[in-house]
Amino acid sequence: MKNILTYGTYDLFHIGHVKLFKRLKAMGDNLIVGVSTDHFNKLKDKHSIFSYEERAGIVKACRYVDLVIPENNWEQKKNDIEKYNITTFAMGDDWQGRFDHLKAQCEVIYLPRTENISSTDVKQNILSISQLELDSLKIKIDESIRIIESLQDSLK
Ligand code: C2G
Repeated sequence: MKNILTYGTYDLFHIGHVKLFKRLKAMGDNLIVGVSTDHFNKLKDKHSIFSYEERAGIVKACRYVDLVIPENNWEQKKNDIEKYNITTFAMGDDWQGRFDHLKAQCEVIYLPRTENISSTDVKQNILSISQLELDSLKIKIDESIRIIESLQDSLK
């Protein structure tokens, strides 16, 4: 049995995460995913929109994922590799080389990230849409004020 292991925050779950899991699942029999807890996110200086429970639940619902475990710290990877009899540890290539020390225990690979999508991009897009909506609302409010003022003038 080939067991594959990867870790991440997986906030605002998107196609980049799905494509990673799909590629990893195709490499073996079981895909085990460590989802960063809210506490560990703080250590990574990452601020998630969704809680650990929500992020883990979404990852668990992904058809390519067989088991979800909590990622509490940087150090647990070595134990997880032993505990789950991992054949291959994999990350996106934004982590290129960062986990080569695990090569003593299992295969370590880094896969190309899916381009033009990230949780940060999604957040930025939502923020910019909200800003556009706020701007258009402000224009409408200003227009309404002008109408009210002109009505008031006409009543004098
Ligand atoms: N990813 C990807 N393509 C994207 C975005 C992300 O392949 N467009 C991959 C990343 O390379 C990573 C995984 O999806 O392997 C999860 O990414 P994040 O949720 O951003 O997780 P990260 O903050 O990188 O945490 O101990 C490892 C850390 O927990 C990884």
